[in-house]
Order: sequence, then structure tokens, then C-alpha cells
Amino acid sequence: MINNEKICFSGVQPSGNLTIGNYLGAIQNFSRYSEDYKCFYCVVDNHAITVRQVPAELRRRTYETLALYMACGLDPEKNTLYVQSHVPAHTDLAWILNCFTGFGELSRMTQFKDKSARHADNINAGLFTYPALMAADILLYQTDVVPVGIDQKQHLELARDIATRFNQLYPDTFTIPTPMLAKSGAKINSLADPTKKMSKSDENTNAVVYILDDRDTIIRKFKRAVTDSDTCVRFAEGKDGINNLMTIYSCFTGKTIEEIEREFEGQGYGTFKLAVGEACADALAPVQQRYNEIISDKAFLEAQMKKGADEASYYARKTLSKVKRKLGFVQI
Ligand code: ATP
Ligand code: LTN
Repeated sequence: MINNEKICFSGVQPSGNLTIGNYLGAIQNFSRYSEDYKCFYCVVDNHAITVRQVPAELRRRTYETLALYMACGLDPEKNTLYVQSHVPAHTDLAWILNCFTGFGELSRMTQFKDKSARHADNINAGLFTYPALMAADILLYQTDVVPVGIDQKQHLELARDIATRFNQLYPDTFTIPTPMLAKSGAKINSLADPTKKMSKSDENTNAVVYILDDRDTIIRKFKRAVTDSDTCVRFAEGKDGINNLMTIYSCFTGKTIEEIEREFEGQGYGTFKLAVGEACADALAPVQQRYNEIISDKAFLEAQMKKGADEASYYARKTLSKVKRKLGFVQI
């Protein structure tokens, strides 16, 4: 608790251009917690270097991700918005938690298995121990809730296990966090292969709709989305492409699946895909407009980074020094 408010933490990697998966599964939900929780939203650059990054792009995307947080409605006066590497307590606690995390546990993480298959030339120790850093991010702030997409649920469960294990040895150290998945939108799939998650690091840019894509590009990408040989817009098993488009349409319009089925009864996929593209472009237009205003003001963004890092450090240091005291580290 901070000032009688429960605590919310989440993070996004500056590892690529953000997608509507990041938006619907995570960032859009962040602002829902702003009113009733003390929120920390972090740009997790330490996580991003578990796969190789081009330095100039990493730097640019760090600014962009912070600007997008604000453009998506996160007020820096109400939320602590900051960059992970500006608060060294994250990596400090991560080392400690590494010593409380099992090799077997880390070996079971599906993200590690996926990413090590995709980056077979660079299976580094950071990629392997990444969930301990993620646990540190969360536990440093005595976090109660963590809004994330479904792909992060396994990491959250591990964070809970690490915290519980630590608390058994050293009672009352960490709050046990709860994952908060979006009601719909917790898993948005690729437009090219709708059985797989839409991912910002996908090489096929047609499979992915970026938050900053312009209207024509968005509509074109939805027009090309892979569907099936049926013609009826209905949510059913085996219709992964249509199910995904219906989920996206539902998230952007607030309509239920039943309402969408009725709306497009007797109409073909072409009309439906155009409607999804338009709904998405309409919803993103105000975000893009705010983003363009914010991103051009680098001094403002840097001032916000500094303010966020100072605020976050204050709370992070409290937990870190408690942990070190409990472990028996000499503090001077
Ligand atoms: P990468 O491709 O680099 O692994 P990513 O697109 O998975 O990146 P992250 O930075 O790892 O993005 O994720 C940020 C947040 O967005 C997380 O909470 C994650 O669960 C959520 N998220 C990412 N992709 C999707 C998706 N396709 N559907 C719903 N939520 C998603
Ligand atoms: N692992 C997450 C990003 C992330 C995160 C976090 C999310 C790092 N630290 C803490 C929630 C809480 C990802 O790859 N999407």
C-alpha cells in the first residue's frame, strides 16, 4: 500500500514498434488502474537486450514507448512512468532472486523456449534468467496487481512462486502479486497466422498492426488478413482468423460477439474486414495525434523520465534494503 492505495505495476519492452496486441492486451488496461491504484509503468530496456538490439533503435524506441504510454492516456502526474535501467534496484534485486529461482523452473518457461528457438545464435544467460528480473520488477514495489497479456501469465506464476518461497524463509518480505488479464484482448493473434500471437518482433509486417500505422495501412492489413473458406461471420472453433478479427472488432467498438454476428449476418468477409480496419483506425487516431505532439518534445520526455525514475527509486530502495537486511547483508 502507498497512501492507502493498492499497487499496480507493468512493463513493456522497447524491442520493436508497439502493436495493437500490446495496446489491447496491456497498455489500454493500464489506465483503468490509474484511479484506484498507485501505478508504476516501466519501459523495460534491460529485458529488451536479452535479444540483440541496434543501439540507436533501442534509444529511439525507449522514448517512443514512454510517449505512447502517455498518448494512450497515462498521465505522468498520476502514474509513475519511467525507464527500468534508470532504477538500478531492479537489477540488484534480480541477482538476489536469481538465487531463489530453480534451473528447472526457468527451463519450463515457454517464452524462453520460443525465443531461444528464434535466436539460436544467441541463447544467452539473460534470456534464460529473464523471469527473475521480471519478478524483481514486480516485487520491488510490493505490487498487488499486474495487468498483462496472457503470454505473461506463466512468468507471473513464477514471480508468485519466488515471492512465496522467499517469504517462507524470510517472513513478510513481499506482497504476492495477482495477474490481471484483459477480459477480451488478452491474446491478439497474427493476421498472417491466426494460431500464433501477434508479436512486435515478427518479421512479417503484414501480420502485425502497429499502433502508429496510418489509416490506409491499417485497412490494407486487415483486408489481407488470413481467414477461412467459410463466408459466415461467426465465432466458432477452427475459425481462428475470423475469431481473432471478431475479438479485435469487439475490443475497439465495445460490441459483444453476439452483436457482431448479428451486425454482419448475410454479409461477406470483405465487408467485415473493412469494418474491422475502420474501427481500429478510428480508435487509434486520437492516440496517434497525442503521440505526435508528445514525441516531438524530447526535453519534456526526459524530464518525465527523470521524475519517474526518482519516484520509483524511492519505493524500490525501501524494499531492496529490507531484502538485504533480511538476507544478512551488512548495510552501511
Ligand atoms: P516481443 O515480440 O519483443 O516478445 P511483445 O510484442 O510480446 O514483444 P512485450 O513488450 O513483450 O511485447 O509485451 C508487453 C505487453 O503486451 C505484455 O503485457 C504482453 O502480455 C502484452 N502483449 C504482447 N503481445 C500481445 C498480444 N498479441 N495480445 C495481447 N497482449 C499482448
Ligand atoms: N516480460 C514482459 C515485460 C515485462 C513485464 C514486467 C510485464 C517485464 N517486466 C513486469 C509485467 C510486469 C513481456 O515480455 N511482455
